Amino acid sequence: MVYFSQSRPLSTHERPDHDVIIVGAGFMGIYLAYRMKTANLSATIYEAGGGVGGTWYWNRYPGAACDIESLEYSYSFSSELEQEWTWSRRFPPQKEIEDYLNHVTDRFGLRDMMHFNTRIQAARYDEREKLWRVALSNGQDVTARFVVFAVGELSEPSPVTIAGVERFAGRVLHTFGWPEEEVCFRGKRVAVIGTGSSAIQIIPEIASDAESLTVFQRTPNFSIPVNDQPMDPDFEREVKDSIQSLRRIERNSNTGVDLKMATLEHTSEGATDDEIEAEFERRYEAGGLYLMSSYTDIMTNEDINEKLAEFVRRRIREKVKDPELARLLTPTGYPFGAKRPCADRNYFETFNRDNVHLVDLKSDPIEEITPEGIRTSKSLHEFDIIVFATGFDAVTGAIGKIDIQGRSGRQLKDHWAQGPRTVFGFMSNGFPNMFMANIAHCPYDTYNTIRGVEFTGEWISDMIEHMRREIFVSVEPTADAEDDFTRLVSEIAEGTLLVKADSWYLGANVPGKPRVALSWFGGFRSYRAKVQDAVRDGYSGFHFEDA
Ligand code: NA7
Repeated sequence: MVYFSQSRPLSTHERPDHDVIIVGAGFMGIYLAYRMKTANLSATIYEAGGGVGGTWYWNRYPGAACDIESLEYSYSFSSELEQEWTWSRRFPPQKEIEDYLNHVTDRFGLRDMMHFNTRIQAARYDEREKLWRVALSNGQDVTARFVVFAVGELSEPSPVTIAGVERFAGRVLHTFGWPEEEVCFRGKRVAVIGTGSSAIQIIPEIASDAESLTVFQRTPNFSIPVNDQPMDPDFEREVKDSIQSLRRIERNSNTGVDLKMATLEHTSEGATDDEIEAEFERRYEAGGLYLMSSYTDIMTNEDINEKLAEFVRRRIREKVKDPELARLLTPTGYPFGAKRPCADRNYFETFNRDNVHLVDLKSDPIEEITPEGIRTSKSLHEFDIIVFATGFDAVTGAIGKIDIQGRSGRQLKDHWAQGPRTVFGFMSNGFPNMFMANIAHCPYDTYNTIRGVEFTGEWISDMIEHMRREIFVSVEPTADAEDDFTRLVSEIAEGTLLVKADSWYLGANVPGKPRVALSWFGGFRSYRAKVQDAVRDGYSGFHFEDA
């Protein structure tokens, strides 16, 4: 049913093909589809990939897995789904998340709404008809009252800046867009460029197979062992029996995780060194990223941050046998957490293997890629396969590739030329009826994304319901509200240690990109409070137009 075009007051407007076009079929797009279907709105999803999954479709490299626990990295909107789905491991591998999302899609009858292998090339707001005209990669044009971009914040690889890649005679792969068929590393000389989360996951996998593996490291990263295990069915049962209380805690915490270890609610002030050490030890042993939910001042207080950084450095030194290699692999010079920390399965131990080598790019930078391999300032390294694990043009990259034109010919890429400008990350001034779902300015880099997906999905669908009730034809945030929120996002980031590293959080990993906070770093609770206050105030900061 195309509700918005059928309601009488809108009858003078052109009837759109759909109420809502959703772009992207990852966790976010799937949940939006579910909400729209439940609300009896006509929605259609376009997805560039060949199936559902988003991040979990494109990043299918060996070792790809989530570092939030399976029982928390899953939807909470259906208790039947929560009860019936079982996870094989404590931390979900990529394949299992992809299977889960396919299951959700079919269980809730959402597949008919989806079109795969279809990109959105352009989207233009028609001010007269109050609808979006969307051009698809298959040559079709479609219209909708609303468009929701759920294209992800890590779905456009960062541009390759190393000269000569096209001349390499062997195989070039990127961890993003990894081939569906198995890649054989046996007997091969392999290079991995990068040491972020993706590299840290793939390196141990390649090392156990390849003849040799050479890792090209520009900046060493903090990483904590994930301590993954097969799921204990008794534990899973126990958690499911009281899942509602777990979900309540997740929704009310700043991290959105609580399964193994509660998020502390206080700063480190007054804690003795022994107490701090014991707290870190407990969280490190729990595995994964629970260290991030220790004291609330970890990302604002240099002293406690340095204690944590040193705690993790000590563990790295204990694991790597060669002291010089340990020194090179140990992160220094930036705060713990200022680049997203990683969770690994034997990453540092992998460098104790005879077939694994490290090239420290700080002292021996890459000059070019040649037909044979990679030439650094000191030597030529020959390879059969080069794997780029060089990260993403994060947050603004994927949406920035779409030609989006709002009111009065305003282009999103111009409007965001100095960084994203939004209210709550949901909407931008000049782009009526266009929603952005978990792209810029949201708190989900430091919060369980799936709880974030649900929060965002509810806000967008509630907003559309509100407009349907009140018979509004368009909504957009005011310029003042956008200025205020955008400024606040920057001010909050400035008050944290996050600004002390060149990370993708700030766009600093992509040459020429403006260095600004791309996300909300004030924690989920303060973000939620702001969003909810505005709703209670009758959507203050948003301007509605009557039909
Ligand atoms: P990341 O975390 O951005 O890591 C990319 C890595 O690649 C990082 O070590 C970079 O070093 C390195 N890099 C990037 N460009 C180059 C060049 N030109 N030469 C050498 N090394 C380079 O991306 P991931 O895919 O690992 O993870 C992204 C997110 O996915 C992660 O944060 C989780 O949220 C999940 P740098 O640190 O910039 O010096």
